[in-house]
Amino acid sequence: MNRMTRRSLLMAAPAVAFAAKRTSVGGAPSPYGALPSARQLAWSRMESYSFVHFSVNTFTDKEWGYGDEDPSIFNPTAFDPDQIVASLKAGGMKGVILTCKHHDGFCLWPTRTTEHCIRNSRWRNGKGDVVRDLSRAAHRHGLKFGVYLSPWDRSSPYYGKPEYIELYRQQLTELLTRYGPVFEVWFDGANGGDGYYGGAREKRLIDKHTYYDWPGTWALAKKLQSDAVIFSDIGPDVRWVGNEKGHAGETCWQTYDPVGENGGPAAPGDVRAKDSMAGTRNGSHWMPPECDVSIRPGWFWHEKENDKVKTPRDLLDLYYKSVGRGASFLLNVPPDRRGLLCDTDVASLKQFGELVANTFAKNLAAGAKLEASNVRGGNSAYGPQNLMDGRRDTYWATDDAVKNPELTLEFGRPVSFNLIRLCEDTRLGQRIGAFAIDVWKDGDWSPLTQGTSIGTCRLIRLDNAINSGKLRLRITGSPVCPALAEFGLFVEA
Ligand code: FUL
Repeated sequence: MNRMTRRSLLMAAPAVAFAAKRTSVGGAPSPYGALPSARQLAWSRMESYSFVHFSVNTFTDKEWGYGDEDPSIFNPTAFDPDQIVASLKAGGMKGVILTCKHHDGFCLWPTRTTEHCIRNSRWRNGKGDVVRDLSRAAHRHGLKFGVYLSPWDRSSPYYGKPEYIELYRQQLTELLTRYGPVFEVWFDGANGGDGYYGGAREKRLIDKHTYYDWPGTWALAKKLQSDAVIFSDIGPDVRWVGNEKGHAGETCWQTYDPVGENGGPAAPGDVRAKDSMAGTRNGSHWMPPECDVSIRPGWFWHEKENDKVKTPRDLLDLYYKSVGRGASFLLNVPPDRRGLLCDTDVASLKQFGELVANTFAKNLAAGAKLEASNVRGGNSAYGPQNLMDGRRDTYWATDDAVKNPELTLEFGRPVSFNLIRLCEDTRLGQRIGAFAIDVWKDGDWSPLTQGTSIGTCRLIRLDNAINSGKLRLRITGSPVCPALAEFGLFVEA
């Protein structure tokens, strides 16, 4: 097989729309740069969703099973998908992605492709199906369902051979055709190494650029679930953020042109991860980041980590560093050997959900008197009142020639806040490159904060609460007229 270039890998991605170089007078601004697809837009509105890592590892106390585990050991004593999903929902999670198969190769559904699956477990005499039960519970509770299917399979005798790709695609086909709508397909970059491999017990390394024929697998996923976003180190829809701590970069662009670790072509498992946190300003692919992190030190449940669960405030901090930087927050919460989420995890989720809901319940900027230095065509359809309507698809825009406008907000009385939210209407691309906010103090403007990327959402947490009756927002860097959808002031609960 020819070595695939980064270009050929990425060209297989969905078409990217580029801004037409034209000036529109009076009408909506022309879109700028790479643009999101409808499924990427829908995904970005979810903000927070969960990972559920559950497998033989839950029973062996491991993070990466070798692949020689006896399927019979998978036997949760009180599996309750409703408890899992309801707890995630209380944490504000809008979806759940299940490790249908982790690196150990054990399939949580009765697959036709291998005997290394739930059919040969003791659980429900081999008649159970965790994928079915969790996907149904998710849909019952109004959460979306997503699948993780590890490309690396340390159990399969075929791993490393061409036959495995066929088997992997059959597994993917089963998952994407049997369990209803899927919102995200998660392709892990961790690939190849020691394993059981049907008894061979050896090291198998694969060429990350060619072995999987990723464009072919992505096309299959798209064919079977056209609304699902595809995640990997290099997208094509959603990119890995480059770390497993739950942080996007302080500057974080929605667009990205990934390169490999050594500066060559990129592939899943070969990406210069430090670049993934920031993305690429004016990059040619709309590929926003997802921040995956576990509520515990490990991805799977381990008894010894029961007292190491992140607190609601820890989770809130991660929310600011992911959602608040234009990424999504993928929080892993692993079930224990009963097949339930533990009380500590459940309590932390619930309080985190309440903190977020209470913090953003009221936009203190609503009701302010707004004065914009320019409104597009003098048309109120593009006026600054759109910033306060809670909608991401109405926006304040200026004339094409006005790239650095200002907006003054007057409250008529002092308002106290310690959190600022800005959102662009990303349907028109990522336009704004820099902004500043000033506060009126002792008869003059005083700089309060400044930043770079906005995109889907930018949250600015202030060290101290500000008490002021007048604020000013300045767009200080934008190659085109801005299209800002939301401006909010909040008090952290
Ligand atoms: C990694 C895997 O190796 C971990 O076990 C975990 O599944 C994490 C989400 O992705 O690459």
